[in-house]
Amino acid sequence: MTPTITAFESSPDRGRGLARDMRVRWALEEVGQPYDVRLLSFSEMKESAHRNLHPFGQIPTYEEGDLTLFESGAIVFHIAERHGGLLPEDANARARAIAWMFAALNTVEPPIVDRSMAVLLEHDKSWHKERLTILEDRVHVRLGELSGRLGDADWLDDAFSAGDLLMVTVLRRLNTWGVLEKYPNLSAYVARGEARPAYKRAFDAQLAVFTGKPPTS
Ligand code: GTB
Repeated sequence: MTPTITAFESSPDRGRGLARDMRVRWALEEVGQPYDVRLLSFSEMKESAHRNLHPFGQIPTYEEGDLTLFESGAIVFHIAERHGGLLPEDANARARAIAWMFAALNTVEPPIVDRSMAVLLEHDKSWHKERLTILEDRVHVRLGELSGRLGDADWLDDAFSAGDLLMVTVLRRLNTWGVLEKYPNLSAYVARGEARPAYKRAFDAQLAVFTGKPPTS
């Protein structure tokens, strides 16, 4: 059965692949699962038809037969569990890959989102500069730790996994800040993720929504 996901009809990122449907598209492309996309306006996201699928009125959602899911991490995990290629077969390696999925969403993404929100929503506050310094320091702490752990490895735990997929999408949110350049191994790690054919297909598909032109690949 072909799953259907939801995405922004008009993404505020202007097709840069920063919204969270990107990670779901990428996971589906990695495992070779075709999918349909239902595009939603901001007002449609808040209507009861969509809230029945997503309690917080957000994207992405995932529908497959009688299963409906929300939360991008849960969706990627479901895809990784149902198909080969995103989680290792070995039980311990699988558990570690899942730990990296949680680390991406629970430990690395929150300070990055806090900093983005401050830039977007608090720039006119008298205390903005001081708060931004605090938030940026927190991001640097996490990036330093992650960079130290990754070292010169290609991926976080041996082979590419759903943990890497989520971590790369989380780190990409830093692109507009330019801070990743200070962590060459993390920049290279993100570039490695972006070079994967499945990533490119997913990126082109979400970009096509913004440009109105079909994907080139
Ligand atoms: N924890 C949830 C998940 O992982 O699925 C969070 C889902 C979420 O935040 N969805 C956002 C949304 O629906 C879109 S991705 N927002 C509308 C709302 O809450 O009303 C977040 C996002 C949006 C835009 C950019 N951007 O423009 O760069 C980046 C990320």
